[in-house]
Amino acid sequence: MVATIRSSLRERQHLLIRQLANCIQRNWEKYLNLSPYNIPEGLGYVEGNLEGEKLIIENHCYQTTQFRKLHLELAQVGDRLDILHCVMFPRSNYDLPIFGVDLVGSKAGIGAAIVDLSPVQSNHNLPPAYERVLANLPQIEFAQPRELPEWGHIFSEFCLFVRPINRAEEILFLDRVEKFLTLHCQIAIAKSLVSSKFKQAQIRAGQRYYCSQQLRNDKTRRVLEKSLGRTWTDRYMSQMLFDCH
Ligand code: BLA
Repeated sequence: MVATIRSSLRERQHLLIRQLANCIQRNWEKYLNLSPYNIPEGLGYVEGNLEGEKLIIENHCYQTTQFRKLHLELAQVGDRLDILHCVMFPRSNYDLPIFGVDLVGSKAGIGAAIVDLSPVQSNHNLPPAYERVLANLPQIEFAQPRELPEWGHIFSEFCLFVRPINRAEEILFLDRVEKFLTLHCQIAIAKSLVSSKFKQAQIRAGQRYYCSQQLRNDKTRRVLEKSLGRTWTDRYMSQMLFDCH
């Protein structure tokens, strides 16, 4: 029964969201050795409708040798908003950036599409293996690039933030996300462990800073607060979306 509900949300979402969710899951299964992840009590599947509009959230989480948490979230607000959120948090003994994607769509189309491999090193650099590949990807032009908010300084120079204007641009975005994702998985599985405790503490601090800035996203907070209320939203954002260890 649960499985039916779960797959039906994805089926009802915007085509790009469905395609991206499938793409992410396919790549995780292909490259990584997925283990179950313990989702905090009551936060796996959430429904709320405080102000009349129904919010449905379904979470898919895993952990692997390299990642303490792989999180794919699909959400729907009434028949108004479709959302995909995905973050891959590396373990602190892996010197890897944070892969993140957010898609926000409405009847009018996808209004916000953002993907990044965000550095956690204090000098804000990506490891050289990433730089080499990302710097050589062909430049793609989108008709409506979007400006990052002030807290967006956490993102790398390769961050893509656009409003895709047609199906062709949606596919361009999807392809770019898959490039980021396959690169990330390939580097992650070949990466050696960080043994220095000092370096591990720096990685943890970098992840904490990334989360602290993401928690400043008032647009996410507002959508959740309307359906879940302030207390639930605080808990959901700090324990499920951007929990810091
Ligand atoms: C923007 N995120 C948004 C917007 C909404 C949400 C409604 C505004 C869309 C727009 O301006 O067109 C809502 N996003 C959500 C909700 C969830 C969600 C409710 O994930 C979860 C339940 N956000 C992330 C991640 C990134 C991210 C991982 O969760 C980036 C890797 C970025 N979202 C992000 C940015 C904006 C945004 C940069 C624009 C914020 C702004 O313009 O102020």
